[in-house]
Amino acid sequence: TFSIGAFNDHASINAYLDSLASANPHVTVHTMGNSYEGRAIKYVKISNNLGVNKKAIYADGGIHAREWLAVTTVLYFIDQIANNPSRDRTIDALLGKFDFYFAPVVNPDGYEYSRSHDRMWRKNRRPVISGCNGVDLNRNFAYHWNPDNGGSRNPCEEVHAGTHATSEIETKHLQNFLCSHSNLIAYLNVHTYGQYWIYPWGYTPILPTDYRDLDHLGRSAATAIRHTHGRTFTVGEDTRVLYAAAGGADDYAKGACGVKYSYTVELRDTGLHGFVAPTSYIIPAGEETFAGFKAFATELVHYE
Ligand code: 0X9
Ligand code: ZN
Repeated sequence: TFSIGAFNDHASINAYLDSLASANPHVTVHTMGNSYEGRAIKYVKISNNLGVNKKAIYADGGIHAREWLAVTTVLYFIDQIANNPSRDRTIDALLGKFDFYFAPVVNPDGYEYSRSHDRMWRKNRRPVISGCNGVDLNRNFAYHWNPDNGGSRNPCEEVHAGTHATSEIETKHLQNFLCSHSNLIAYLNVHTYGQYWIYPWGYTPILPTDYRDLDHLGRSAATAIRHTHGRTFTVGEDTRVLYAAAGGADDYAKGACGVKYSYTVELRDTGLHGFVAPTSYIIPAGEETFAGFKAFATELVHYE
């Protein structure tokens, strides 16, 4: 029942990743670990030589439950790179330079809950106190974690940062993944919405020392996106173009794991549909974001 042009359930997505790996010698499927409710958080590695580790690019989606377009967009990347349906030579060239890792749903319990019970659910689903479930995983990472900086200590709120850094099993798995793959040089933490391609830090307006490199590659992506379906993506530092929020995955990847090119990508739109993207967005959002991704990765060859 899986379709690249639909919002699929988590079980179908995992089955799709498995079927891709069995059909394609360049794809392997792995599990970061299980979510609180026991769902496997799977990722694929796509490489044209699984025997040697190249520099690698990783993207994930679905850290926020309701951001379904982030999930479909990461799946679109997987399909394009693994199957290359349009025989795009740029993809062949990139596979000669990089390994790719993709995890379409890093918060599967929240994702399923937003499909079945509450379309606007954001957090994971662990019962924190009686009557209030869930921690905002993108406030829970262990780099300058601070619930009073864009998060909340209140478990009933949507941006609850947890009682301490890495209180959540899903955060733990993602942190382990990010820091244990030493070949990672780029990370895209894909979200909706707002049309931003932004970089650390989320915890402070002080720019990273290498922000010019991050800004330059972000602009390459935004230009390619604009040339696809005309949408404008804003490039800049998290707190300056969006808002301050500590404990994010982007900050952790760069600050704790040394993944230089770490970004938060906020997909279309700018508020018309917001978090509730229509099905008609799935393919065009995949196309424009993948155009940005290819431009980014092509530039990255010269910048790493
Ligand atoms: O607030 C967030 O977690 C992200 N926006 S969203 O609307 N998708 O929830 C932005 C995160 C930016 N990165 C950091 N603040 N570290
Ligand atoms: Zn989000």
